[in-house]
Amino acid sequence: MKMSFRWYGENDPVTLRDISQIPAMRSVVSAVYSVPVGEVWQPEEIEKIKTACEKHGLIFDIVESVPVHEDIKLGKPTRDRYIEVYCQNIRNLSKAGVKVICYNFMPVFDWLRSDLSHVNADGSTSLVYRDKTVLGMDPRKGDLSLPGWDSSYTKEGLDVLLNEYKDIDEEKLWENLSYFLHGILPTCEECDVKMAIHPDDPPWGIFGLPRIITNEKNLDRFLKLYDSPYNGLTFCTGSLGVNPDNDIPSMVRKYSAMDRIPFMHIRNIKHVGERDFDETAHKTEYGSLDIYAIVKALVETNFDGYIRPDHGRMIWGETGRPGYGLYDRALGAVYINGLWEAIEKDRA
Ligand code: DNO
Repeated sequence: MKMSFRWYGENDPVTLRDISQIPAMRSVVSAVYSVPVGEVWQPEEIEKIKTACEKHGLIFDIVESVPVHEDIKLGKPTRDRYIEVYCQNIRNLSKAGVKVICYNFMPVFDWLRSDLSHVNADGSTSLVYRDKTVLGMDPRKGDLSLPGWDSSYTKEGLDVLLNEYKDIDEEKLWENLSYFLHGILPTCEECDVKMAIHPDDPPWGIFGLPRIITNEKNLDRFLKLYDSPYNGLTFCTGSLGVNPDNDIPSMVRKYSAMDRIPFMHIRNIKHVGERDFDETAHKTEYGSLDIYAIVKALVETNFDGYIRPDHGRMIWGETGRPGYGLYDRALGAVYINGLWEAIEKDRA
């Protein structure tokens, strides 16, 4: 496996030097953040990230994310133009050595939480989700915005977009996803770049918008839409794990054995009520997911893709991007590496 760490570029309070000092860190997960969705990432911009990483002994070979333009998700006639741009981005990234691209197919909004700094008993803070709070939110009123979201929408733009989704139900979204995959995957195969779709977070519809990358049945359906190792998953344990019906270690074992997981996001969450959860420290005992069983499933299926420790809490007084501080994610990486070594040696 290849251990990796997400970096938000030059404006990230976490520096490449910090990342390079985490034991056994190999790859940097990043993106060109200055270009609007649906435009080409220029080779010079990609090269800048690559060179900056190399200066610190790190490799930039995995991208999160190349966002998918809403016209593609909506199936509008303009989608072909945006798919062509997407293919150009794949070609440009491949020339710089990128091997995996993470993306998602969630309409309008990316990940959602009701509180970004919930104070825990030990004084650390976590991202949490309370369904009742979310049901009371109205994105049209502009009363919510999250770090992962595209903040370029005006209130009017958002209204128009949400109205366009009125005609898009789950089946229509599946059709549009399939069209997208068939448009880009031949280029991925040619360029040797694997696509890794991120599950919907949380894995249920929000604000009346459909979400489909949510459970085992749907992941099976997704992988069959285009049956190739280049059409894979970003298996995010925390996103899928908040639905207790998803048996995470068994799903990891299955899809890893099928060679359909180019990228793992590993984090723990604790179910605190129906559709309510807290993000916790990575170690198994703090959450509802068995991280040991997840890593064991990876080792035993000879997983050789990328892993990144996903969201951490804010600890030791750190401030910064919610979920993306240095300290707790670094502890997560070290914990995962420890499990990996123990399980691998036990097996030998
Ligand atoms: C949240 C992240 C997501 C992810 C996108 C992939 O912390 O895991 O924002 O990057 O969904 O496109």
